[in-house]
Amino acid sequence: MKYGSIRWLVLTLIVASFGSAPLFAESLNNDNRDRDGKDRGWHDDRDWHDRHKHDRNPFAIQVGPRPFYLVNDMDDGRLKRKLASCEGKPLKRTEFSIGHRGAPLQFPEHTRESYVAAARMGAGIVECDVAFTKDRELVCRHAQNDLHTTTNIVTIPELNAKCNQPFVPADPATGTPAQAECRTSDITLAEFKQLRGKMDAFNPQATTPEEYVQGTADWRTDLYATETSGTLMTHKESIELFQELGVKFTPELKTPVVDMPYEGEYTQEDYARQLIAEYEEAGIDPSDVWPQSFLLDDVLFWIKNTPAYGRQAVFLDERPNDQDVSSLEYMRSLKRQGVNIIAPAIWKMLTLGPRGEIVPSDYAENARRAGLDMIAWSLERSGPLSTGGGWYYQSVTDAINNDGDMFTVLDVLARDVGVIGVFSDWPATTTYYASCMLNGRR
Ligand SMILES: [Ca+2]
Ligand SMILES: [Ca+2]
Repeated sequence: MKYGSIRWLVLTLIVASFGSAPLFAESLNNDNRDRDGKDRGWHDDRDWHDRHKHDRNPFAIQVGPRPFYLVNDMDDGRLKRKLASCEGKPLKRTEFSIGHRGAPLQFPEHTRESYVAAARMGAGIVECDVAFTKDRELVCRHAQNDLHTTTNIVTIPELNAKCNQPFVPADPATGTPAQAECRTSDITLAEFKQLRGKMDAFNPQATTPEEYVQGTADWRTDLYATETSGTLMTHKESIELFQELGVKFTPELKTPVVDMPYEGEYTQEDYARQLIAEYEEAGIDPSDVWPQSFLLDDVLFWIKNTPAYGRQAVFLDERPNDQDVSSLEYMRSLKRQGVNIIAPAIWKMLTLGPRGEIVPSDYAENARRAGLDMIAWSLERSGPLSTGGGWYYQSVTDAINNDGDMFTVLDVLARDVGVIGVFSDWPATTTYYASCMLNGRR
């Protein structure tokens, strides 16, 4: 063997032994083969996971320019000076930083590319929202019925034809908007895998399917929604990928839009159990999984039937802050039923203090006093904040007038409310804050 080839082989072996985790199918396949090219099979693959499962930093964490743009945009004060002083300090992966659907500020939600981006930005936990297909396989989608806005399904005639409501063009004469509704349960897993993820949007004025899939907000981008990107994932594939990336898991059981039991036999309980079974089958430590649902019954099902996973099940809450669902008594009743974590929308945990400053709401105080942990959703989902931040900031609108105010909100959530994690559409912002301000946090 020539010196050049030996050097190449040595370099290859060094990279294979110490290099970053394989992020792509090709490199994983190579990793699965001996030097003689023989496939080492599944249980060597498991060995790979065993060797790497405690390696929380398979590649360098990077946050890009955005956190610094936001710090620069902040109103003057101690928090701005402190955050500015952290430029150049080491960044670390933290469970405080949760990738909400991946990194959908720029990458199509719930795609491989979006999840990898979130992990690179230091998210310690990444989310797969879970829905089921016609053949009852679990896939990552934010809703059972959003394929028409999050994928290219309406542009594929044979799959569009299977939609609950295939594409209907807008009628400019009558002002009738375009229509479509495509569900994961309309198609099989094999058909689902033919789709490509795109930015969640649609054009109501569309007269063709190609026009319908447009409409992305101008502060997002279609740059990563191409014919070779937007790789859709099953729930099982997300578990495998997240292990490779060194991130933990927060699957959400999305409430079905079809009647349950589906086809008269697949119950909500079957669905909730199937989600947990996929972690059991993959040999995942339950303490690395935070299953979520907006349905308290799902959370109580996990607490009762899969207690190792129920212990850190997350009850999602988007209801108005009415007394009967925000009082101390209510929070204590959740705790008595075994709920340990509640995840309200950002605005529910905040209100304005006497000087117009952002402070914890009664809801947040009551949850904390009852001993519930809190997780917030979702940062970086509102676009520019110059006009008050919209829905996610509705309780503190008057204190929000520039993008830098996002760090003020995050600081109140982290230090005054005491949330244990924050979902973000661009985890870099949360990772940068946590690396700077929350030393010692996992
Ligand atoms: Ca979710
Ligand atoms: Ca401001």
